[in-house]
Amino acid sequence: MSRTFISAALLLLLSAPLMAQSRGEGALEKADTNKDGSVTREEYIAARAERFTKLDRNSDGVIDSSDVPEQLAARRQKKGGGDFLLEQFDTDGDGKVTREEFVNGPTLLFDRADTDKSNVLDPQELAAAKEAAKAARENWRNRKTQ
Ligand SMILES: [Ca+2]
Ligand SMILES: [Ca+2]
Ligand SMILES: [Ca+2]
Repeated sequence: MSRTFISAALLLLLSAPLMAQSRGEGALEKADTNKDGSVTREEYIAARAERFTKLDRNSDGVIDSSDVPEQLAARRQKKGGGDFLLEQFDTDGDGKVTREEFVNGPTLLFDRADTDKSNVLDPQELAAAKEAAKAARENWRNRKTQ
């Protein structure tokens, strides 16, 4: 294995969680169910429960490898990226994420976006989170082409 290959693989590995996070930023805005332009922690957690239902593709009440489309799993493996979902939410480490683990899991996105720690993302904070996600995506793209 060449040195260049190893560092490229390492870069992909490091950027995988970032990618997952930037995809998640859109979820912040979607969580604004009463459309008042702000997202409360309650709205965010409620949106999560809905997301769980979508992620649990075979509806057996847990998210595990059988819910990940084969194509995506293969692509992830090729990139050497870990499973972001399991890393964040599988608190008992059994390789499955239950609804409870998912809904009560760490709210990294929300916490990072809530810069004044008011438990509400106001329009400014949402805009800032969007900007940060855009910058992260561009960063990732630039790294890829280097
Ligand atoms: Ca499932
Ligand atoms: Ca678990
Ligand atoms: Ca806030």
